[in-house]
Amino acid sequence: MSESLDATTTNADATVAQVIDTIAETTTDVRTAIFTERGHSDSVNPTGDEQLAADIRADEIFEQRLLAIDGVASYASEEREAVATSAGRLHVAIDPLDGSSNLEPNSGMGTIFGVYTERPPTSGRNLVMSGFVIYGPVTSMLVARDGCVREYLLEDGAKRLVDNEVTVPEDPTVFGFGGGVDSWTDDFETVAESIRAELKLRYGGAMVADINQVLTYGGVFAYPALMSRPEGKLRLQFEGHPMAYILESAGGASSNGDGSLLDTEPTELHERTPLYLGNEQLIERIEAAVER
Ligand code: P6P
Repeated sequence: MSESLDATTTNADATVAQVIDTIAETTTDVRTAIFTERGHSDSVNPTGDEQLAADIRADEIFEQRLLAIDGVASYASEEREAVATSAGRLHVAIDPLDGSSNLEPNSGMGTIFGVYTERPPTSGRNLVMSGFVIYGPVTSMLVARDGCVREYLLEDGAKRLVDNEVTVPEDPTVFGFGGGVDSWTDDFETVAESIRAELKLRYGGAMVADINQVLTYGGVFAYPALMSRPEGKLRLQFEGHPMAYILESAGGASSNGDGSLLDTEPTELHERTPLYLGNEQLIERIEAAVER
């Protein structure tokens, strides 16, 4: 490898490591925001979700901390229209507080993040790292990098490695399907019914927690194309790509109904997508059943 290319790779690795550590350290401030910023703001995000004060605070903190990293060139967020830029080479896309509607019932929520080599909107194939944090009974963090998924427990922002190779269990146990039976297409309803008869329901309204169930017990999470909304609900750049990168790195599969979510390139930053994630054999069954 040439000297300059070697230096570029080393710099990129250092930047990715800094992004991971910065997000881990920032989780203590996000937990504080969850505890103190519990009100409703009078604004909505670019995809029309009502923003809680905690959504806005988490977004502000992450932007400030991540753009301060030398190698980070831009910050894109589910909570804001425009991409914030800086000097650097790598691009961060983040859902600062996924599942914030769970704040009121005190259920799980999290942060989803991805680092891309190109400025979003961009293909999932330009991801070099992705991960998520769960603000649950404990704060945990999963990171996918170089084909491996690692799990950490976070205490006062410090990471403690608890699993050096997270893989989706071969025998599926759980399923979680969003969207509501009334608005499912007939094709999805048929395959959903067959899977429901085999597995246990685990659906909590925040995909970070539901995906972690799939990574822990094996199974499938889906937010399908709906009759009322053929493009689905979840955001490709901020939820689909990073979660697909994690599942595929853990030996699972992802799909938008046609093929891997990582092969899709959004034309709009806040584009939505149907989303299916989990054990390969279940994703294949769903793909065979739903027409695109
Ligand atoms: P619904 C949270 O708002 C989110 O983006 C995902 O984390 C979650 O899986 C989904 O939406 C929940 O949607 O329609 O069940 O409230």
